[in-house]
Amino acid sequence: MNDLFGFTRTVVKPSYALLTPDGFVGSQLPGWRNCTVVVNISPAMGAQFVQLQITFGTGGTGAGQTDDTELFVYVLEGKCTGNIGGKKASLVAGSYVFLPPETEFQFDGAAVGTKLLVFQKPFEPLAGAGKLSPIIGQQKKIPGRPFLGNDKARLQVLLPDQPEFDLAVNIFTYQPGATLPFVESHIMEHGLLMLAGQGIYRLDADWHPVKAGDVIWMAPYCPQWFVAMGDTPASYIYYKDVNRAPLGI
Ligand code: UGY
Ligand code: MN
Repeated sequence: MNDLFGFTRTVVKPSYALLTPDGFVGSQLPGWRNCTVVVNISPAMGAQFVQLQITFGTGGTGAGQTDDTELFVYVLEGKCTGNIGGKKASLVAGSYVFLPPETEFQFDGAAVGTKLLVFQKPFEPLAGAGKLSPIIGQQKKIPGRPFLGNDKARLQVLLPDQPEFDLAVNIFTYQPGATLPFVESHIMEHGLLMLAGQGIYRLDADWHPVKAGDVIWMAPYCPQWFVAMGDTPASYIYYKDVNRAPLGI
């Protein structure tokens, strides 16, 4: 809730959206029992992927099948058990799982309030490549490497950087004052959740103060830049489509 009636930092435009938690509206989705789902980003706003936040209530469970999509699930808070294509995993804050197409899944045993961040994308197979396998990982085991030589802006790459993957999910951590080195404008789309700290995000020709909890969608070619501000590091997790030629060559 905002203190000031009729005010929000949320903006939704054709080339980007900034969505702040005061405007989030929960819904129920099939397969997710006793869970509240906020659909932050979806094709309804022009995106080509989906970004969800799912909060488990008492006895909450999630079960389904990825079909021809792929899912990336990151535990924001709490703990639960994941059953991913027959593999069991204990998941805690910072754990993540990648579910390739045609994978059955179940999340249960969740502490009340456990919160998942989910990215879902239609999978674009690579000709000649084998089937992708599920991945279970931990953010703390992934090294944070300096981004383009800047050790004050570090990037953790959570999925293998290999051509058979058509998505990337990374975590960027900036020391106060560190920036993206230039205003990027690229064909890849982003879905982003601020995990900690605050800063200023340039989106298209606008500059927005942002902080932990905010969600951002950036359409292809949306000019983008970030500077971390304040006394503590800022970090965000983000999705990106990668490794596929627009017209297939
Ligand atoms: O991977 C990226 O495109 C990243 N540098 N973009 C961003 O943080 N807005
Ligand atoms: Mn980018």
